[in-house]
Amino acid sequence: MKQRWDIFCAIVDNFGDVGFCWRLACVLVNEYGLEVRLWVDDLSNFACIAPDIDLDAEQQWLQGVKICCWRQSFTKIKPADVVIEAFACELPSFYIVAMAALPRQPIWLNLEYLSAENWVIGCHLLPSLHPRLPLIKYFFFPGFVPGTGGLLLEKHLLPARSSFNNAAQTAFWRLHGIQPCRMGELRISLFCYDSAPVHELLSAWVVSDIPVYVLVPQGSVVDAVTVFFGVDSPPKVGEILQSGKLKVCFIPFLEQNEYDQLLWACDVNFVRGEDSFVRAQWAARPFVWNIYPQAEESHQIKLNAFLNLYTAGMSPDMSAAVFSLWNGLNGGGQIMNAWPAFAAQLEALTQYGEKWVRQLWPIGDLASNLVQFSRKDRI
Ligand code: TRH
Repeated sequence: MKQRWDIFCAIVDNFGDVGFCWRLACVLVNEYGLEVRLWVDDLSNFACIAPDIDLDAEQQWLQGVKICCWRQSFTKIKPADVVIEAFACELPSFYIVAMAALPRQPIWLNLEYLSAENWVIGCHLLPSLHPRLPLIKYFFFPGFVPGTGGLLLEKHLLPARSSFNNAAQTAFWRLHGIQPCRMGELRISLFCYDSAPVHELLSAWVVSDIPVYVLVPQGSVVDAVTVFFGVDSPPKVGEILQSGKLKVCFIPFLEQNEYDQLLWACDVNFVRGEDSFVRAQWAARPFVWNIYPQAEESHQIKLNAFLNLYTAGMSPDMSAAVFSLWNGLNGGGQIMNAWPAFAAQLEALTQYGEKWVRQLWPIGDLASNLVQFSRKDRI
């Protein structure tokens, strides 16, 4: 019989929580033949990344995953063999009691947020005993180094990226009504938070040495770009605004696999949050991370932890350029000076991207690490 998994996802905001859980559910079904139910508390948000979602259905099947609407009044169901609460969301109390009542208690995992901080290795897979019930919850930490749970990586992703050649790129641009790349032009995808210093970034590109063609998906910084160009109403999809060396093209919010292709097709990717940040690393193109802003600037610690790890194998010039632009994008410095220094390192950064993928790869991907853990004897 197939092992059954339940993944619970409470959407805090935006698309990252559900974006990650959806990918994970698909990998578990497609690559491990598992039976997966994905519980999501906000289908409308989910529908942005998976447009085939039926917003009115309590339960529905999509790509082999059973998607269940997670309502406040949680109905009685039999818990699965492996239960994942994503990003410390709280399981329904009925469900926890039902897990304890089973003759064999499920493997219960709290799948945590991604961080490059050192303490993660010490906490990965730590057990926590339930105060009253005969249940153990394990903390599973994604990460970038051995001793962590790794990163989500579908088996087909890197081969698909390798075969995404010039002809495939051209077809991709055509499909989305986007002008193919011109010789000597720099193509950039821009997916950032509204708090990012978009004005400074665009100003730096207006006076760039080479033409810069920026693609802005809906749901990103459309308002800030509109203000920059001083146009009255937010531009429609397909519209292009231009100033100096800069052209900005507004594109739709793409389906997840098409977003991957966008990352592969661009020369530089500005990404944010957690999931697009990881996808940009697999894309192996120079990228800049707009970290999810947290209270009391605690995200700065996370940002620096990743920067230290990511730049460790870089030359001093390359590392300085990355630190300076990444800090600038996250509110800690001047973009105007940081951009030209970063642009000067693009070739080296493109090569480094492949090296970085080779460094991440041996850690094992997150889904296989999860599956292995679910099959192991535990305390
Ligand atoms: O959308 P995000 O900001 O999401 C999250 C959430 O805010 C979450 O609460 C927070 O904890 C986390 O950030 C750190 O950024 P993220 O994580 O990159 O998720 C975006 C998802 O949307 C990702 O799965 C890629 C996908 N996407 C598309 O499918 N098409 C697109 O066109 C774009 C721009 C993104």
